[in-house]
Amino acid sequence: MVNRGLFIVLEGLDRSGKSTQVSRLHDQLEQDGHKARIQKFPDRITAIGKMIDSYLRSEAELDDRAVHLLFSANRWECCQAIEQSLQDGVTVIADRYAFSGIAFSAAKGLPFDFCASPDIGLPLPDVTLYLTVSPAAAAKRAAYGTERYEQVDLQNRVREQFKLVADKVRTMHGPDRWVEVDAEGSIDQVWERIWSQVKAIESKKGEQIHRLWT
Ligand code: NYM
Ligand code: MG
Repeated sequence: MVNRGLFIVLEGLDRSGKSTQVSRLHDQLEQDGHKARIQKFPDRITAIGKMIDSYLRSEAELDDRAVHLLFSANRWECCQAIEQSLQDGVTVIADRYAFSGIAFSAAKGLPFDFCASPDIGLPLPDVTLYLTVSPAAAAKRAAYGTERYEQVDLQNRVREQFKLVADKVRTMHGPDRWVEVDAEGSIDQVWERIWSQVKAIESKKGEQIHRLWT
């Protein structure tokens, strides 16, 4: 029997360097002879993903709760493929997941528990690496783009909500499921921190996949 793949999530604010590190992790795993694939959330390719994409680019207006549920539905429509990959021994690296779902929608003012509930039962990541940047360091990075949510005041509220998300993960699933990674410094420095965390969870390949928020 092949060992299952690992389910690794990278989370963080916009401009925290997630996508750069996600592709680096993917390349390193493949170079080491592991099978790996990237799953980006939102997955803008699906029919639901296209609705989310036009909302984020302000081409469509949607009720806050409705778009929250679309983000969640977008995860549910990908969840069978994720589980299949894991069973096939493929490590899945997700660029955002349900935690962004809560943090961004709660930052807009939706109740925290409402935000968490539609994702109950999704596959639980083996680890979530939360990339932290101070507000001052974030301000020095490349300017935000033109997408919805890419504004300093909202990002500060998102950061506060991520703290509550971290508490919920640690309380419900154990402290080792949510790891903060200092994302300040060079790409290489951040990468070394990420890689050491990934090497630390190798043993999880023998464990069964748990369910989020259960
Ligand atoms: N976002 C992402 C949400 O509001 N809810 C979610 O469930 C997810 C997965 O989408 N600003 C937000 C966070 C981002 C935006 O993501 C697009 P990205 O990684 O910048 O393409
Ligand atoms: Mg973004």
